Amino acid sequence: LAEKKPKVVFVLGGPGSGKGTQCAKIVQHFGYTHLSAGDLLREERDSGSENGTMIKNMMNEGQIVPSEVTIKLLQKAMVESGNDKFLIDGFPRNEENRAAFEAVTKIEPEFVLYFNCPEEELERRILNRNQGREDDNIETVRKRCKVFLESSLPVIEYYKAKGKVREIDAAKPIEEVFEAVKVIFAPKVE
Ligand code: UP5
Ligand code: MG
Repeated sequence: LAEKKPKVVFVLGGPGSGKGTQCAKIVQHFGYTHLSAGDLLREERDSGSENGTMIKNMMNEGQIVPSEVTIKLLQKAMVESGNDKFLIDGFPRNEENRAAFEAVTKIEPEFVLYFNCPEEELERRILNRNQGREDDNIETVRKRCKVFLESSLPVIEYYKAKGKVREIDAAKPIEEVFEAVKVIFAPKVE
């Protein structure tokens, strides 16, 4: 995988900040493959694998699944896609995820797309989503937000220090957020 030098963009932001929504639009316009770490973990949880119960319990508490599990799923999906451009949505969520992904894959992200959105809006969106996700209840949403602030924001700070963060105001309507996203992905005219 590393020899193919795939292009990776990490897409980060709190629960409900619009990562999945915007990734779907980026795929349509810019030819990336969208890999949601959360979707891959939910699929693994439901597949009857030996890690299923552990994944279920951790997700229901808003905790971060050990990186070896998530990285294996991401690597497999990258190889199977046949593509060389990826949006990795919702990963890395903590310093351990970040360091392990880099060590195992030798891949450095091109940049990090960060959807910044206030917590009240995140809660409102998650509680309105209504798609049967077990972790979409007020108690777990609060835990997910806390884990985001404590564990995931430091990862964003790490990449900020490297000049790699592209921050977007994600509290705006979906189409306005995408206008800002497009500017970042559009080929630069010299
Ligand atoms: N919506 C979207 N954009 C909007 C806008 N601009 N204005 C108004 N509404 C908007 O959007 C959420 C809802 O808001 C939707 O109804 C949408 O229509 C609306 P969505 O695009 O789904 O937001 P997203 O950021 O993808 O929210 P999601 O809930 O998926 O984020 P999380 O980060 O919480 O969830 P994820 O699936 O990534 O992770 C779930 C759990 O898996 C984690 O808590 C953790 O336990 C585990 N996990 C790991 O352990 N490791 C990983 O690497 C990844 C996940
Ligand atoms: Mg999502």
